[in-house]
Amino acid sequence: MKRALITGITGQDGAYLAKFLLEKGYEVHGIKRRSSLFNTQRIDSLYLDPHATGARLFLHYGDLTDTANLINILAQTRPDEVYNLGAQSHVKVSFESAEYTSNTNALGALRLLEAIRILDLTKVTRYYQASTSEMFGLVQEIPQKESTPFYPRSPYAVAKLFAHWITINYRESYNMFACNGILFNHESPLRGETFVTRKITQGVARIKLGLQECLYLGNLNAERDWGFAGDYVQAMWLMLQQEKPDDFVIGTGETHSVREFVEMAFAGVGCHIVWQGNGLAEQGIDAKTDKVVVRVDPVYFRPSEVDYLLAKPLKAMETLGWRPTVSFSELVAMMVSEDLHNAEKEQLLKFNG
Ligand code: NDP
Ligand code: GDR
Repeated sequence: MKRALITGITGQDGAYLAKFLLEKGYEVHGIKRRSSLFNTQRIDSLYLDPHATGARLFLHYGDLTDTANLINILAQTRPDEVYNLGAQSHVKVSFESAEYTSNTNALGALRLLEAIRILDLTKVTRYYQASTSEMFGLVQEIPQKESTPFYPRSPYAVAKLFAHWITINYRESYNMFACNGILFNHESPLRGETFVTRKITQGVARIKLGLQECLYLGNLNAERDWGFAGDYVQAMWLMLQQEKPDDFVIGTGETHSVREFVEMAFAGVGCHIVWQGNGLAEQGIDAKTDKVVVRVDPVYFRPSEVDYLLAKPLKAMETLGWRPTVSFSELVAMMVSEDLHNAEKEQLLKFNG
């Protein structure tokens, strides 16, 4: 039975990847952070009591900022595959918490690679690093592929660029099987609620059910290549099954603005948005009721923004045989539908006690 270790198992991708690997027959170990409230909701449905027969998912307390802890977990588990998905993953928050973001996202990757080397696991353990399209940052080339120059625009992206290059450096220096997946934005009903897609679909559902009046957003003109997280974890796994380690861009090859996402999500609940004003004064109005349902709030602007991302995932398609299976409109519909479900439950609790 193959054994995998996932950092960030309690996050969106960690949950999809854990499910995927369990279905493939893996024994899955995950690192979770200690917190004062439970933070395992996304993987609770996968978890069996470790004493139960057939349990194959095991959780270890840990943190990417804690070297000894990482060495201990790697020594105990001796995994065939490590997926480093743990990160302070919010770009806007990285401007406010730059040092912590760098420690976790940059040095966290180095700590894991060093632990693999120190424990003499370089021939045993394959390593996946969660690199990101944010590293492309300020547009240098359209579309963006593996050879496109990087120009990171946030502490988050700068830290991820360190992790990206240290992964390549350990591959070249120690002959490690280490890969970078340069993943473009990927979303799902499990997406964190402060990322723009989930914030929109949650807002749309709550406005529709009378639980919220208005959705406050930042830059409506940013364009992203949005795919479905379930498809992207398959690409992570495929990278570690190849004969040679390499880096791959993963995305859909289609880009849409935040504004388009808003329009499509509202259309999903029968609401047509008309835009009025511009810049800070821009508003989205429900054409039927004339109510303002979207407002721009500069608090969500970033000190420096990534305006445009569009993937060219040709190498992944040709080498890994990977393809995205969920279109933009299907993704929006999936997320709106799930959030309508959640809002109905919230409504029931609120109005019926
Ligand atoms: P999430 O924010 O949903 O999950 C991040 C995970 O990292 C959570 O499990 C979180 O734990 C954990 N974590 C945070 N800080 C630490 C720390 N100091 N030590 C250990 N674990 C920590 O992110 P996603 O699932 O969306 O993304 C997974 C990875 O892929 C991240 O590295 C992200 O930067 C990267 N990425 C994501 C993309 C996307 O579009 N989703 C695109 C490209 C890259 P807790 O639950 O306790 O907060
Ligand atoms: P991103 O995702 O920064 O691309 O990073 P996010 O959803 O946060 O922002 C996308 C774009 O939407 C604009 N925006 C807003 N963003 C948020 N969060 N909240 C708002 O209210 C809002 N209004 C407009 C942003 O300015 C931005 O342009 C995600 C994360 O998952 C990273 O970890 C990952 O590496 C990249 O995707 C690829």
